[in-house]
Amino acid sequence: MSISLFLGENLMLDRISQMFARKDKQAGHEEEFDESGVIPAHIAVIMDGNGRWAKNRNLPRIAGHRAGMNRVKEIVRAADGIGVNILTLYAFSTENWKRPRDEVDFLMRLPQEYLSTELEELVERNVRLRMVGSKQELPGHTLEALEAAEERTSSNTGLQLNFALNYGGRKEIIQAFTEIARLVQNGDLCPDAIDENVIAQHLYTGEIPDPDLLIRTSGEIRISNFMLWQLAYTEMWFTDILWPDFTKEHLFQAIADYQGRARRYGAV
Ligand code: V07
Repeated sequence: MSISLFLGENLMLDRISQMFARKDKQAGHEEEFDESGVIPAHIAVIMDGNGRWAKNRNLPRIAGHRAGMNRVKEIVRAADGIGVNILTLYAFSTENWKRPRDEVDFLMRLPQEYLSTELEELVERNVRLRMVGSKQELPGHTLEALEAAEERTSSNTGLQLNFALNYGGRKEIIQAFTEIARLVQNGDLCPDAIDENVIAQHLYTGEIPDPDLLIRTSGEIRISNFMLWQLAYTEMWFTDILWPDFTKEHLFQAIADYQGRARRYGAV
């Protein structure tokens, strides 16, 4: 009862903020995306800059990660509110294990922390949550929370929310090679039958369509081993904004720019 009341308020706030966004556009305050135009069906985000955000404030790095997690909540609501089909968020790379032990331990508790406050709302919103990445090295407590959330939302048909966790693009490709080689060795697959589809199906992303738009925050202009195969045709949007400062207005700006590019291609 109180949960659905709370959700109702959030959904209402989404609608109200969209009304204001439209007002701003009419008043010419900011560029807004076209709600009747193409919304990128799959948006992927490299959420970079949490450490730098904390450093700028003389705070410990973990404070940046927590602020970053709160932004995840806002961006998930905003993406759902405007009808994005798939949102993939890069939360932890295979390289991130090299960070100090305390920081890694803190990061590995964030999924539980997030789910403890958000899972009910995700269920109410009909969101399907999935993890992409290697489950093998994850601590048991993290994996349990993730799998419970995957299971709980597995039949939901709304926004597909993917968290890339312990994800590395080359590791993903190696793992796909190994699986495919084993199929060939066992006589279950003919080498000539290996095409884009076969390879895509053996990646962590399986049947999930490729991203239409990649957003990377914090000023780095590279892919850093994220979705190497899947980003082949993806539009990229880079910003100097640090992830804990990234608001839904920045998301809308990225979508507006994406729509501008789509219109220009359409013109030629
Ligand atoms: C993490 C916060 C966002 C900025 C980037 C790094 C830190 C949300 C999650 C999460 C993951 C799985 C899930 C629910 C939430 C998360 C990690 C780090 C490891 F099912 N944010 N966030 N996981 N950061």
